[in-house]
Amino acid sequence: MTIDPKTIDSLAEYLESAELEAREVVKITDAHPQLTLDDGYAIQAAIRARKQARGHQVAGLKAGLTSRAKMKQMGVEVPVFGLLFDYMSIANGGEIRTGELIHPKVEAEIAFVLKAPLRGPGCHVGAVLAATDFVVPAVEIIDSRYENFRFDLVSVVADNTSSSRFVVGSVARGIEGMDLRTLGMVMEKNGEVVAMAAGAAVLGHPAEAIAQLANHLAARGEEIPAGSYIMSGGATEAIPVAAGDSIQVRFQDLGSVSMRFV
Ligand code: OOG
Ligand code: MG
Repeated sequence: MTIDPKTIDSLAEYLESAELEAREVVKITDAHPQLTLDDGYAIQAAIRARKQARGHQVAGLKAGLTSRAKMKQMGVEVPVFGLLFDYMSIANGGEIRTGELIHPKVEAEIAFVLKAPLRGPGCHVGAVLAATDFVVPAVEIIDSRYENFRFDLVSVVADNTSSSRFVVGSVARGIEGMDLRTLGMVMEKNGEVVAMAAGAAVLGHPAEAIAQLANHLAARGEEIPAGSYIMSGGATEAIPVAAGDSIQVRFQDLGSVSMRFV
């Protein structure tokens, strides 16, 4: 930690009010170039504390920047971990109000729900699969609070990894007999295919993203609790959306996830 608790709190307030007011801000490392990755996670934890103090609950966990397509698009080559809150959840087929967002983009993701806790260090794909209750298809709507959606590793971690909204599909399947590496995803925007990928785009196997999250938490003395909903990260690059757009992602074996931006 290179900064004092007061600075952590003021940067958490800076970023969280930008989120709540749908207002873009200058990235935090411009004024604080000495910030470390641990500082970034401390700011993210302070944002969680602010939301929980207002009665919000953590609805899930996420990994991001887990595919080459995403890393290349954002210029950050290290996976990041963030939090999903109750108010970010939108029903499948539902409407997303763009007036509440800055410059949203959508991502197709495979999400895991656990039946047993996962604790690192040394967590691996096999341990994740053994602890998985079922997988569900999901779309994440990310919305960096930073100008022009541009950031560095520390800044995006502090900004709760751009978490904004998420939509979960209604087909839940146990992983028995499924190969998540070859599971295909096709994203359509207004009826046109705009992106496609297979599960292996995420770290070779999407369960690897969950394993890395468990190992990340272990370094902080935490585990992923049983029952957790966890998103493994966008398999393709993220696609910008605006009011009037419809998104539908078809997942092989898992049905489809759709939403409209209004
Ligand atoms: C950071 C969040 C990335 C993903 O799935 O890769 C993410 C960003 O790109 O704004 O959620
Ligand atoms: Mg994502």
